[in-house]
Amino acid sequence: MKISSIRSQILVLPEADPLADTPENPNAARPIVIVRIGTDDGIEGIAVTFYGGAITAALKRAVDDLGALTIGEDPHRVEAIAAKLRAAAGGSGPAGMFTLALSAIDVALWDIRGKALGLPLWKLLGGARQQVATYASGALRRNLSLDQAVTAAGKLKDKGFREAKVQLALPGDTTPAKEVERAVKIREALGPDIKLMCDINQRWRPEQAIDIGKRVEDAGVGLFWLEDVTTHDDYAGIARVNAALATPICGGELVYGMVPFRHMIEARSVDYVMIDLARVGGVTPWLKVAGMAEAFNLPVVSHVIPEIHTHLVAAAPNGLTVEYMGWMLKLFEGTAAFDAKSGELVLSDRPGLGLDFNQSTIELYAVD
Ligand code: SMN
Ligand code: MG
Repeated sequence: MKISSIRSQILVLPEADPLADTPENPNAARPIVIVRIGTDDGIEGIAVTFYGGAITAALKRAVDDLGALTIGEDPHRVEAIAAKLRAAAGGSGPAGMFTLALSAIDVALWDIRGKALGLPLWKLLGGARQQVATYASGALRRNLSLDQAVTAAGKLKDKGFREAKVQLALPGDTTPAKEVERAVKIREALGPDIKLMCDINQRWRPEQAIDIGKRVEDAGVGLFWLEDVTTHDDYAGIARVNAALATPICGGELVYGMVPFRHMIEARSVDYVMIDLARVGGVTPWLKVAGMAEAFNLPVVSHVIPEIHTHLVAAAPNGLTVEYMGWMLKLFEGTAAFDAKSGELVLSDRPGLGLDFNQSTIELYAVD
């Protein structure tokens, strides 16, 4: 089997909140690149990459130019292809756009491999479980009013979510008391049994994270984790926060490639390692980072794109929970079903990613 074609397209998807239907900004949109890699025996692998923002056209071009170099290669040889592309890109990796583009190619190759072998990816990659815990994300954002956020939290609970994420580090004229109040009110709306994650998105200084984190602890909120408490690559600063708080610390969504995860983990900065498929460079390095985390007795969790990540968290023995972020739900058909009884995502037995692009979504949001 040989790779015979690659096609990509830019879509600008609305950044909706399908989970609680309370978007922070109803006009928010996110450009993405979708990719299809074909083989000479008629198998097609699909993938998506993003974080290009205003330079998404350049990201598409990087995907196309790297993709052209895969034509004629054996799609099973993902490491050989990655080495070829890395060499061809002249040292522009391991960070940035090269890695985002490589990720799309790697994901599509794994989709092809699963389809060729007749195995769903979650099973092909290790198959630790067929259903996996998940948390509602993107619904309880910091720019919502407190009332809006509390109402949205109630909707998530009614939908059967057992885990949800809120954002703190509020905009404008915030105080530690306002931060704690929001955490307390969201906890009350969810009740005591739902796991509550909290994302700071790098907005606090380490000493602020320690101060407000302790106050949230003292208020009895019981956070499951506190995420990206300060600048994502200040591993020593994050470790200081981690040592000072009882609350577990999560981080990693902004980390590119594999090696920085080593430094993050060695610094003992996080209790949960969050791995982003696009920034790590695809399925192949995602699994390697998960293995490295396992050796340090750390669980791994995913960042956005649950449609693909569910396979990876389910495959890994130390996979803990999938971030259920709704932006791309209309882009894909075949996403793992949310089971409101267990609050878990249940994977299918369809081969590869088990996903198809929804053609009408593509037609609606394509910009080229
Ligand atoms: C997040 C960051 C960037 C894009 C989307 C979502 C957020 C998360 O930090 O953890 O979901
Ligand atoms: Mg985050």
